[in-house]
Amino acid sequence: MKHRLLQAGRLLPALEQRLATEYDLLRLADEADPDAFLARHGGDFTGLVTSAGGAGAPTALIAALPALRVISSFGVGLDKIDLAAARERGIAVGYTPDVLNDCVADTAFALLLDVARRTAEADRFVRAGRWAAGQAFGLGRKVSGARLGIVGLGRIGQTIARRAGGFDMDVRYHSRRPVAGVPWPHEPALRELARWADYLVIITAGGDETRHLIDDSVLDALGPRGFLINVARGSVIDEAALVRALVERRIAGAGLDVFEREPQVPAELLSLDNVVLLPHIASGTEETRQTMAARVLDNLTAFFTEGRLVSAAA
Ligand code: NAP
Ligand code: 8YV
Repeated sequence: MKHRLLQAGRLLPALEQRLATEYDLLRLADEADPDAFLARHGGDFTGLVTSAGGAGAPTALIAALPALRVISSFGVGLDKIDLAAARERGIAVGYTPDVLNDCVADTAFALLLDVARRTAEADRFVRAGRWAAGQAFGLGRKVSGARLGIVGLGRIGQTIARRAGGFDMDVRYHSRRPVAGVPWPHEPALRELARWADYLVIITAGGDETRHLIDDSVLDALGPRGFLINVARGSVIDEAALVRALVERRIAGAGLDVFEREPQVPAELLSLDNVVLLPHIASGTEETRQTMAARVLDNLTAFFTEGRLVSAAA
């Protein structure tokens, strides 16, 4: 008999198809009244499949699934999963670390290069016929050889630091604990790192512990020549403070893949030329999303056949 699996939110179509073939799958998004459905049938499901940047596994959903034994999440962020509730109930939590490091690091550099060299803005300039009309486009800022501050030197942060070597950048990082065995200097004071950096890339975990880590004081330390890049979570930055700093030109610019209230982006940012905005696509390549989907399936298979996960969230 197939295991009964609940799907929260939408997933890659190919992954949804595989899940529907291998499991007795129910998509909660297809239900007209999800709460009423869960009240009647929540006890039927032993597995939950979800995504890190999408539905997650909030407290209420876990509570509505009394027979739940395993959660398999598409992505690495754990901020939308109530890990404490899962731990208390002995529910295994699988996720997809490492396989997306390259693409998220690449996106951090895409944003950094774009906002520094003004490529998206220059593209808009050409399309608007302004080059053809004889106007001159202004100068950007140099990336090669510049100072890169990384906030969070985990799996992705270290991949970003290695990429920076290719640009001859001077790299330093901030995290709560220094990372052993890496060549880059640890800066224990976040504000000092911001003061030093030309580019400050945010790639910490999300959640309560990092909420509004980047506030007015960090933005002021970064200053009018400094750029901010965020590929972590919108919650890590005080977005209202960031909007003010950008509007008042107290920082030079920002490249943002994530926002506090996705998919809503602060209206003030839409008209600013010194900001590059992406719709949470840092891991979004065919190759990486396929590998993430395979890990979601492998975690479920390993759990249901051997009682273990390939990648277990601590
Ligand atoms: P990871 O290996 O767990 O690294 C997380 C880093 O954050 C660690 O260096 C950790 O160091 C640091 N950190 C945690 N709390 C901190 C704090 N309060 N102050 C300073 N540093 C702190 O995770 P990862 O795989 O690199 O992924 C990082 C995050 O990227 C994920 O959690 C996810 O939210 C985000 N992400 C976003 C996308 C996207 O599409 N934009 C894609 C993938 C991942 P310490 O514990 O020593 O402080
Ligand atoms: C995905 C992410 O875009 O891994 C994460 O934490 O935020 C991203 O890789 C997301 O999981 C898909 O919703």
